[in-house]
Amino acid sequence: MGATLEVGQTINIRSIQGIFGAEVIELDPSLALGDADFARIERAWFDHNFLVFRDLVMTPEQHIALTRRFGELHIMTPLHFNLPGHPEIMVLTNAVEEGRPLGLRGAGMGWHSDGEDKRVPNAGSMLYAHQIPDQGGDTLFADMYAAYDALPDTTKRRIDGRRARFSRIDMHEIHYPHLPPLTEAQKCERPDVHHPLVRTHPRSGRRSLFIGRWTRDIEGMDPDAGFALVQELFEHASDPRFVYRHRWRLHDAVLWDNRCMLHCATPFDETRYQRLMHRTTLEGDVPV
Ligand SMILES: O=C(O)CCC(=O)C(=O)O
Ligand SMILES: [Fe+2]
Repeated sequence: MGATLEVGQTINIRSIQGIFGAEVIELDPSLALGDADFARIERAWFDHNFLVFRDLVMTPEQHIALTRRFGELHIMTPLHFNLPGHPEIMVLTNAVEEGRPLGLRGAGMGWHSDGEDKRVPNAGSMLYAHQIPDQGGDTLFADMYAAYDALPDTTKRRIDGRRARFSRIDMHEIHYPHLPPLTEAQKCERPDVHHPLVRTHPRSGRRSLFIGRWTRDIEGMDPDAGFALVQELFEHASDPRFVYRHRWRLHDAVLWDNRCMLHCATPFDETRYQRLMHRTTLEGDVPV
């Protein structure tokens, strides 16, 4: 019986902004990724929070297969923003065909991590650039390990062991003033959840600040005082020293870790440009 051969890859990994982010170059998605190479890439992901794969020309099948190496895939709902025939891929775009949107438009504005408002938020997401504007449409990423480490001890003591309330119901009007209010059925689908404000990453063992755009207030605190503290934490978390701006190049794929960072989409001139991104999403774990 012949042994299975793994074709060797020559993969270059280099850091981007201090230890925040690493670039993976020369990965060939048509070649099998050997276990040793994958282990290096996965280690870099945990060490650097996010990976930027450059010049990764890949089909939807290859995008799905690459993401699957990092864990179980999550199928996003509602299903109608997913790629026909490939429900593992969510389409983010302003493109319209015969009056029909080809994906979700205007997604990801405001600092957040994917699935933060669910009981089990998503571990990671891999966003892949199929079409990008000449200007704008950057994505911002913020390092929540560094943000937690840099908090004054008095603030750490105020938040350690506390849980925040994430509420689509209360925050919907604030984030989506242009949309109709949530229906009772939508409210039932997205009940409030509580997550620890400081979470420990299951793989790196490091502590990070866990807040996002659906965070409303803090359990066991007066709602106004909790809201004010959340705003204060946001101001701190989005300080430029923790932020990296990703200026997309065609065929970049960014894999970020929702458990230790925030991200935020930025606008572009939608009258002039089309932007088309495919996203795969990883199942996660209950924050602890
Ligand atoms: O399109 C972007 O820049 C980011 C969108 C986003 O938040 C996401 O894909 O999770
Ligand atoms: Fe997002």
